[in-house]
Amino acid sequence: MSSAPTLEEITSALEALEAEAAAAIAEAPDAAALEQLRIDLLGKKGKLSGVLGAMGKLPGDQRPVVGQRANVLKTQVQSLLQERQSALKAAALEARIASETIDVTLPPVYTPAGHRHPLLSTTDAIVDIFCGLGYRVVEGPDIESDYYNFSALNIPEEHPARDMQDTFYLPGDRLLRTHTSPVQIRHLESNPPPVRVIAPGRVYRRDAVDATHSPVFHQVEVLAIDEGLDFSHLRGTVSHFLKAFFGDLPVRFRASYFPFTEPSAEVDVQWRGRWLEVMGCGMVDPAVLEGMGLDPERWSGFAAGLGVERFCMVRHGIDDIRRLFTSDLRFLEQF
Ligand code: 2NL
Repeated sequence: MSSAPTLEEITSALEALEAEAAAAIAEAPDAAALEQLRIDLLGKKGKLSGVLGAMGKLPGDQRPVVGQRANVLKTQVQSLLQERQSALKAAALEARIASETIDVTLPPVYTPAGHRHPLLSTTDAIVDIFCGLGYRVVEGPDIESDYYNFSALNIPEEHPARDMQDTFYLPGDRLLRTHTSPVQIRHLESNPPPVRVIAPGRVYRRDAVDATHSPVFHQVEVLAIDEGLDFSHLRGTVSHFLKAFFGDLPVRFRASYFPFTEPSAEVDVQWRGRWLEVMGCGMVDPAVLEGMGLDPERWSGFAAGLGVERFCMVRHGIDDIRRLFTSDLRFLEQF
């Protein structure tokens, strides 16, 4: 049986424990390891308790010496644990800051500012001129009925424009509008004359794609209905518009035919020595007015329609309509 430990033995055990604890704490990799160390060193079944177990066998006057020494050790170990925990926390924060660093002095990733498509800016330029004459912009659905797209415009059942070849028909009595006239018809239903409206928008026709045709294109139509309007108002309005858009070019009106106007005319401008057909127009056919419940003896009106692509191509010298629809930035960035 071994004899009870002496004061010197317990004291040196405490010293050894303190050195061992300091080394282990300094090595602890994280908070969980520190907590485990705290339990192993200072816990009820920990190493300090083990050493102090022997204290009971010391003479009474030596016990307070060991007790004091043990308290010093306990305080020392607790503050080492605390320091190590703070150091680990600080290191974790440092690492996180280092990994999440944003260098605000780096040059930004270049995002080029976009700009409007030339078809939209052309539409705007056209609309602006008519707004200056007191016209209001009206819009309507791309999907239309046979009535608004054809019948209300005096386009007869057998008219070739209604052919499957010319119109995209949808299930039911639905179709993709072939012009923006139905927008104006809808406007007339709820707005009594006098009326001055401009209807810009996308329209659809079953055309094969080539340098001058696209199955989706853009139109602007204008409509004025009032008392006493005649062909001179039409001519004056269209001439003013063309001058504002193209500059002071020669303009000519040629007799033509549309089911919805009578008389009707095509309008040409002389551009770089050649006559270019740019729009169609006419006095609103009395049958269209009557269909709207308007008395043709009292009301008269004129209308005109144009293709935005044509205006855009002439204005910018573009040779192929497909350039406007293929989204090639090398082309579009020129405008
Ligand atoms: C063209 C010709 C035109 C109209 C459109 C119209 C609208 C109503 C009543 C009467 Cl509500 N007419 N629109 C009139 C004449 C010509 O467009 O060449 N467009 C591209």
